[in-house]
Amino acid sequence: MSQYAKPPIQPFEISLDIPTGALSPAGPTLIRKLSDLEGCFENKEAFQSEVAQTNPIVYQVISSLVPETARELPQSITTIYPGSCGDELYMTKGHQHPDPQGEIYYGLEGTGGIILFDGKEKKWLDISPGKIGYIPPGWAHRSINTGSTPYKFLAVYPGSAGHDYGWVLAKGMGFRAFDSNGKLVLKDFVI
Ligand code: M6P
Ligand code: ZN
Repeated sequence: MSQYAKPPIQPFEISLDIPTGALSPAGPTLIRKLSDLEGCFENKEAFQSEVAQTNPIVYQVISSLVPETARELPQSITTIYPGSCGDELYMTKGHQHPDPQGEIYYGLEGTGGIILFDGKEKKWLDISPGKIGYIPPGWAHRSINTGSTPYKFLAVYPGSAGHDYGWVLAKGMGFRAFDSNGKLVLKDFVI
């Protein structure tokens, strides 16, 4: 598997193939199966049963060569596959930045959204191709595929922001996103 480049990094071009989400040159690829999202879905029985049966891939993240280190600006392409577990739409694990810094997402393909939660307030941003979602410092964020095709977006974030997954497991995410006969339904997240 490719690794991040070591600073100092020279200016360079990156090619993005939107249909596959591939970057060239590319850094590491992360694949998250349903079993990697332990504690994320509300319906624990549906989760355990689907993990035991097919344990599907829920999303993948292809990173560029730019490393997650201070002063660098890493980028990644996330593809969330269409689907749901107990009617709760496929999503990323969701995280808070331990070093509170902002991030931008840019929609490339498919339809989705971002749930944002700062511990008190909650927001939903619709993302589709050509749309930019801004994640301000201090807002935990989780992406959702709301459609029937893969949802892809570009993320650009400060290299020292970090990923705190425990914050979301402890404090929740504000909303949960469900499929109801092809329609998105947001419900309050109950801890
Ligand atoms: C985006 C960025 C990445 C993140 C990825 C998956 O690409 O925000 O930093 O890792 O989404 O999200 P998560 O880390 O919550 O699984
Ligand atoms: Zn982030």
